[in-house]
This record gives sequence, C-alpha cells and structure tokens, in this order.
Amino acid sequence: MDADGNRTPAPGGPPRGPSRPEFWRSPLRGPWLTAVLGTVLLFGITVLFVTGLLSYAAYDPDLAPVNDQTPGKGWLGFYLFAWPTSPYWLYRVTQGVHVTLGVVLVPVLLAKLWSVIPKLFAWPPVRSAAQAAERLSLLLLVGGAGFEFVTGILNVQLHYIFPGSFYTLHFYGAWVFIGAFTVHVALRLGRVVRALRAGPRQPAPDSQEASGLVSPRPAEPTISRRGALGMVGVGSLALFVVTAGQSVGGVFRRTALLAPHGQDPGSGPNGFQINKTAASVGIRPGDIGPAWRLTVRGAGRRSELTYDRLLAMPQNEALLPIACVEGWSTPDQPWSGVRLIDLAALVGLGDHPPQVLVESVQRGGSFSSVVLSSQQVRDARSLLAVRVNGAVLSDDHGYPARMIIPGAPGVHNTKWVTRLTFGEPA
Ligand SMILES: Nc1nc2c(c(=O)[nH]1)N[C@H]1C(S)=C(S)[C@@H](COP(=O)(O)O)O[C@H]1N2
Ligand SMILES: [Mo]
Repeated sequence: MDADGNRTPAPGGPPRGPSRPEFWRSPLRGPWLTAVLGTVLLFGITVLFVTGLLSYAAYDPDLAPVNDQTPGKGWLGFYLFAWPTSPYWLYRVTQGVHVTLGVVLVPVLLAKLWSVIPKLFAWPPVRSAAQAAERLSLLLLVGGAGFEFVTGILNVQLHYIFPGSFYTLHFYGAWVFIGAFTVHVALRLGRVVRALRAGPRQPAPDSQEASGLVSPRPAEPTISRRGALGMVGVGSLALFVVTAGQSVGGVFRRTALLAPHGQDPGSGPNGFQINKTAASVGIRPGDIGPAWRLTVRGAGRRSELTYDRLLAMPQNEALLPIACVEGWSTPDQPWSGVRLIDLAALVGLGDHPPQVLVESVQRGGSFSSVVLSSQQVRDARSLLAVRVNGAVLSDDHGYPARMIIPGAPGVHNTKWVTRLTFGEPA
C-alpha cells in the first residue's frame, strides 16, 4: 500500500488512475443498484422501441415516397402495416408515450451509466477476443443510447434542426442501438436476476457477484442505495411533471415547462399549438386569397372549386386531436369541413374511394404533400376542414382548408391544401 492506501500495483497491473479499482470510491456502486436501474431501462427502452416503430408505421411510408422520411430502409420495414384510423387517438397515445417516456428515462439512463463507469476503464482493456467483442457491443450500446436520446430530445426541443434527416438518423440509430441492447440483455440477464434476488447488501469487492462494480476502498456513505434510487425517481418524476402536459394539451400544456415555447398561439378558437406558421414556410397572401382554388382529380376527371363552392358542399363535423411527432398534442376539437369521401365523389369515386395525394400551396418542405391511404379517405371523420372550434381556420392553422385525419400523426394533417389527386399515381 502507498501513503493514500492504494494497493501497490502488481507489475503489469493497471496504471495509476481510473483503471485501478480503488480509484472509484462511491459506496453506492454495486450489482444491486446497477440491476435495478437496468431493469427499469429494460422495460422503458422496450416501450420506446415499440412506440418508435409504431411512429414510423404511422407515416405509412410504403404508400408513397413523399410519406417516407427514411429512404432505403429495406427489410427494416418488415413489420409495417396500414395505419388505422381507429381509435382516433391512437397516435396521440403512442407518440405521447414515446416522447414523455424518453424524457423521463434520462435520469435513469445517466444513473445507470454512472453506476457502471469503472468498467469503462477496466484493465487490461482487452483480455480475449470474446471480451473485445463484448466491449465493442458496449460501445454501440452506450453510443447508440446517447445518440437516440440526444437526437430525440433535440428534435422535440428545437423543431427539426436536422432538416429532413432527423427521421433517418433516429430510425437507423434505433436499429443499431436495439441490436446492441438485445446482445447486452442476453449477456447480463442472469447476472441481473441474481443481483435482484440477493438484494441491496454489497458483496465482497473481488467476488464474482460484485462484477467489478463494488469499490474496494469505499468512502463514507452520504446517502443509502435506496435513497440514491429515490433521487433518480424524483428526477424522473419532476421531468414527467414538466413534460407530460404537452401530450395532454389544452390547459395542461401550461405545466409543460420543458416543452418548446418559441411561439405563442394566442387565444380563442384558433389558439392552439402551431407546427409551422404560414409565414415561416413562405405562404404568401395571394396563395390563400380569393384566387385560391381546390383542384380535385381522379379517374381521368377533374373538378375545380372556389372557397365558396367548397363551403356550399355538405359540411360535417369530427371531434379530433392533432398529435405531432414532437410529442405535443391538442385535446379533441370540433373540426368541420367536407368529407374526403364527398370530395372523391366529385370525380365519380365516391363508392370505394382510393388513396389520395394531398398537396399544399406551400412550395417545398417535406410536409407540403402526403399520400393518405384508402382507409383514411373512407373514414367519414376524415375531413378537408375549413373550421375549428366554430371559427374559420386561421392562416397559421391552414386557411382556407386543411386535412384532419383520425388516428394519424400531425404531419398527415396537411395545411393550405390546394390539390387532391385520387388513385394510384399515373
Ligand atoms: N403544408 C404544411 N402542412 C402541415 C405542416 C407543414 O409544415 N406544412 N406541418 C404538419 C405538422 S408536422 C403538424 S403536427 C400539423 C400541426 O398543425 P397545426 O400547426 O395547425 O397545429 O400540421 C401539419 N401540416
Ligand atoms: Mo408534427
């Protein structure tokens, strides 16, 4: 031992610093703490993965290239299915859970990484080929987790700082991460179960059960292991309290202190969250003024409607939310306008209307057009809406007319619609 109580390293042993077990002094680190945090993440990340896959399916990427923000997915899209319109709150729930849970798990993830950090410096760095492969998988695991959490949170907070490519990054990142995660769970599950069974009592530092996590030279504890877990829980709860309100919407949005607050949607019938304002995507007054027309095409026919003719068609009401990929949503609101079925009937496709390409007056931008499936078109709640909460749409909410589709992600509710083309592309 030297003057600090460090054991004198054996020749060829770890160099001074973090590679020596005695460098790490927290009395909290140990297999039980790591196992508890790991178990929470096992369930949490599984839910994040499933809701993330659902979010991709919700975009109906196979319907048309304009729907897919992640080109070249190949067989990674094996699970895709036509996104249903019922229940009408489906995406609001899956994406609210995805974003809220992602935020809430941040303290757990950080605590988990903290609990195993001595292993990062384990000496010798490479002991065998198998161990080298395992360490490489840990690199993908930790890197993948960091990447997914960082890209997800930046997207939620900053409204797409990665133009168009967030989806691609987050989607491929998720597959890399989940691969490494699956390997990690398979390798560690036995250890986790044993540690949970053994309980919070610390095993001897160099015992096998300690897994190299227990400090051989622990400092005086300032908090118990249960207390530390409690702190993590309080951190997660606090994040939940200041995040979840955005997914509930309405008055609860005010509690979402962490949600982006860049824009004030104002009050009144149109006073709800705005994804992109008319000005921010270059909508000019002339685009949505008296010269605006709605063109409906399909089955070789074509019909052009003025705003007044659109208003003269049968108006229907649907009580629907808007639910954005960013995790925010509005409560159910009364929208009114013309059913897509009735618009398909204008070109003689009223009986079994096919899919429709929806185009906005907006020039460019990945949300200016979308293809909606035939089941979305056929749902009587799917509207080309002209009113919300009893008032004419504001410019920012898509005046003169916008889509509103049950169960779908917000991005499918195209604003400033000017053209509908029913049927497969020619
Ligand atoms: N033309 C156009 N429509 C659009 C968008 C857009 O950027 N351009 N954003 C979409 C997204 S991502 C969402 S969440 C909803 C939000 O509608 P709101 O801004 O009226 O709340 O509009 C959708 N419709
Ligand atoms: Mo959105």
